[in-house]
Amino acid sequence: MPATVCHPSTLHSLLKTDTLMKLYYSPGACSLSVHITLHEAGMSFTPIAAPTKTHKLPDGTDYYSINPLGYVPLLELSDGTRLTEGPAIVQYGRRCRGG
Ligand SMILES: N[C@@H](CCC(=O)N[C@@H](CS)C(=O)NCC(=O)O)C(=O)O
Repeated sequence: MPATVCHPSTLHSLLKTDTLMKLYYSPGACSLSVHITLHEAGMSFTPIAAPTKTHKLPDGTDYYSINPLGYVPLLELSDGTRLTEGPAIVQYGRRCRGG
């Protein structure tokens, strides 16, 4: 299997300084496993609450404008790439960790 490229940063800078990466999550939802995995991988990201009941972000943004399906989790990389499937995000975190 080809190695995962932790685009766009080098592995080191991604793990330590990619605070532009955003994790959209909802408390008590299945985004929790992703949240834990990214923390365990030592990845730096900004968590943004996207409650599944309201689909409104803290700044009032309609979450459907971020993810038309309205689902969490969603991981946005610093280059704007959006990963929208929990298992894919978990795998991304593990690969970036080297696991
Ligand atoms: N295929 C997605 C599904 C994620 C999903 O079902 N998320 C639920 C919470 S556990 C959700 O965001 N529901 C909000 C809604 O249905 O509007 C994945 O596996 O990550």
